Amino acid sequence: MSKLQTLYPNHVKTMQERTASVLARENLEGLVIHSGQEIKVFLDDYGYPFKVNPHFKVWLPLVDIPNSWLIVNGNDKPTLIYYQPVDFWHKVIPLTESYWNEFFDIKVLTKATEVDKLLPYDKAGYAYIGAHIEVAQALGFDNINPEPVLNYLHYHRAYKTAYEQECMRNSNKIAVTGHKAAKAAFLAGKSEFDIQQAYLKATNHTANDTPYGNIVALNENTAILHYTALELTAPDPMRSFLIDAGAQFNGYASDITRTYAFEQNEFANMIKRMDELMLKSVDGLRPGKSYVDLHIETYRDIGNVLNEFGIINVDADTAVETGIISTFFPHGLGHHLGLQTHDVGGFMADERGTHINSPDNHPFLRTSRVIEANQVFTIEPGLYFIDSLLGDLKASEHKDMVNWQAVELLKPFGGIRIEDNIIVHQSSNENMTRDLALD
Ligand SMILES: [Mn+2]
Repeated sequence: MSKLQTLYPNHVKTMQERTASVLARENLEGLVIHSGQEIKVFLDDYGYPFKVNPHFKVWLPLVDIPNSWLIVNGNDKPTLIYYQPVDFWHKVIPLTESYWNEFFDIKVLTKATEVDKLLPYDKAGYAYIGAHIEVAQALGFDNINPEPVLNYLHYHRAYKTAYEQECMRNSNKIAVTGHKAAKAAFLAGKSEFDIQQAYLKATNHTANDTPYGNIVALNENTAILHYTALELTAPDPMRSFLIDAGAQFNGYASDITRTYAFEQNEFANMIKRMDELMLKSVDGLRPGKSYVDLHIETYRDIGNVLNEFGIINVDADTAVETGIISTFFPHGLGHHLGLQTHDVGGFMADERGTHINSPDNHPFLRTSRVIEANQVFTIEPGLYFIDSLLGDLKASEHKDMVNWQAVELLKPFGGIRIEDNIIVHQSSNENMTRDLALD
């Protein structure tokens, strides 16, 4: 029996328990979860790539089946309405025999418009969970994506079951294969476009399969935080390479970033130093601690790096007080990871969804929640030379705290970000990315 097969029954049990408890609390009979349907391009006859509803794929590893439905009530065997049309235009994905089949009462739907025959006749006690409000209304649902239900499910989704953790290890494994191929392509002098192709080929992913648009950037482009253009020709000279790219396994994302220098130089030393800093942050993940505090500790550590490399001429305390570190590290330390790359529930204090604000001077944090066992996070500190932010600092009262000559020398290298994926256990952290020997 495969490891996933062994772990899956308990995953379903957990999903059933969560469902039963939210239904009891909200006085509902069940949830009707829509996998989604094709969204057409404006005035055109083809659609955008299909992205499944995360509330659907949390139950079972089906990520590419539109027009399918789950009916769950937390007690009975869930019903899966599986869409299998007669269609000679498109590939119809057959229902394959797999470890998860026996946990569902499976009904085949051949015409998407006839789903109502298979849904509960009286919709009053049921909530629709999905993206297609008009479809839900046409089917007679009044209760559509009720916020208390979503809050409950999103809060609890931060605790990954053993099955989900195993999916995420697999997802890391695929991405690491891609990262190794990408690094080799960079060292061989390839263009951004060619490096991206090397990554996709190694991971057996198309650009639509990756959980987010890969960031594959050379030289100055590495300072553009969400750079997704791909230059067709390699720059001359090659100086630096930043790749932020993930994979998916059974619908679970990995999200990994590496930065490389083309030659041994000061920028290479800075990457090494940021790597140490990053691993120190990973050690700081502890049940009971706030992710905000870990962000603030790392923020201060980046002040130390800036000082050590002569980029600023004040100590870390002054750099924290004046906020000049934000010029070089303008984003959050990381986020929850799971069915979505930036997984839900990061700002929730409890299952009712009470919001925990992030501090005013750290507005780009993606989680403010207390860290607990079985949660999965990214840790991704960065240090960049971003023209517009440097311009603002140069025009500010703190301009003399910066050694602008050092900045000019490093600017052509762009920036550094290093990102691993970590499972927090009760008394240890599991760095899924490093366990796969990606340095
Ligand atoms: Mn990330």
